[in-house]
Amino acid sequence: MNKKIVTLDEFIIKSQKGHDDATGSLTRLLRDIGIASKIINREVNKAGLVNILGVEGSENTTGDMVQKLDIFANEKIIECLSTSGECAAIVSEENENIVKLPNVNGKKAQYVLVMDPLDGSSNIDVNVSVGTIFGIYKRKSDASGEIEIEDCLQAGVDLVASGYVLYGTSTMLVYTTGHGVNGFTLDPSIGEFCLSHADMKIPASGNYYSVNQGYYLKFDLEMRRYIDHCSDLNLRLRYIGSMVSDIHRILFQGGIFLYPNTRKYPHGKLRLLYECNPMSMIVEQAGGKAITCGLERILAIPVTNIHQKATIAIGSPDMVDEMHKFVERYSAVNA
Ligand code: AHM
Ligand code: MG
Repeated sequence: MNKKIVTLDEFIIKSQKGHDDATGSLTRLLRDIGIASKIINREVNKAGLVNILGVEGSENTTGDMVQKLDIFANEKIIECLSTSGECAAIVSEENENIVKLPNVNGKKAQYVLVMDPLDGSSNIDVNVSVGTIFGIYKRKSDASGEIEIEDCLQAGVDLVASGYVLYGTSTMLVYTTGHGVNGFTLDPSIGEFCLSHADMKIPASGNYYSVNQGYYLKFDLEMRRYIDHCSDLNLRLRYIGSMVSDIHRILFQGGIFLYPNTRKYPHGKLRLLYECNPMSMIVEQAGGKAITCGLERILAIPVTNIHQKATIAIGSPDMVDEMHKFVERYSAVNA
């Protein structure tokens, strides 16, 4: 007998019943993100065609301006979230400043979305997987007033929901509202994200480590010693250059992803608010850990700038603990 299909919409609505303060706003916001993801997926899947038909900034055969895919993704998510009126503002990797959304029918928007619309941009033109990362905060300021910067500068522990979409061999949406992690796979034949991985849990340890080995000589001593240790254990190095893809693998098979500081990126390359925090909430909800290379818990770091960067070590709890011990041992040595 065929297993009953549970679509993302059904799951979100059913889960809402578990939230006594649920007014349906978060439900509508999550559904808007699901819609935007399907539209982005359609464009990502024909990106190669777009490049054949015209390069970014040129006019294509229908006279439309060809857009870079991350700009397209950014605009599409902003457009989709502007319709329901549930989101007051968006912080995006693609926008220097906070994007304030128009008021819809006098509705008092309760939420702020932080996002990287298309992460792994170096992979876009070479048909290697990319992803969308998003996090949702509840406004701190009065919903009838203007959005304030404090609404956007909230630590990861205050996230109401986080998720990512992976545009890979199949398109998956993985999200959490703080009550476990669930994965949905897009079924193109019905245009629905369907529950495929319920209550995801990260293995305590794994055989993979993920770091840009090209920067090895630029890492601090303690990170080089830990990476040497991973190599001594014959762990397999897998680095796709897309944080979503690299961490997705680790969520399923166990392992650790590292983006340490280098001379080029003294505070790390990845952005705290809309890359590290949402991915850390998901991994922690799945039983994993996420710390900086300075050993602070990612989700506890105060956010003082919307594009603030952080170093990160994220993945299986036993492996993050072991990396923690290496950093303590070797940074003491070179202190
Ligand atoms: P992006 O948001 O501009 O794509 O940059 C973030 C990406 C991450 O997805 C990935 O983990 C990292 O940059 C790869 O950086 P590098 O090429 O320095 O290893
Ligand atoms: Mg990014």
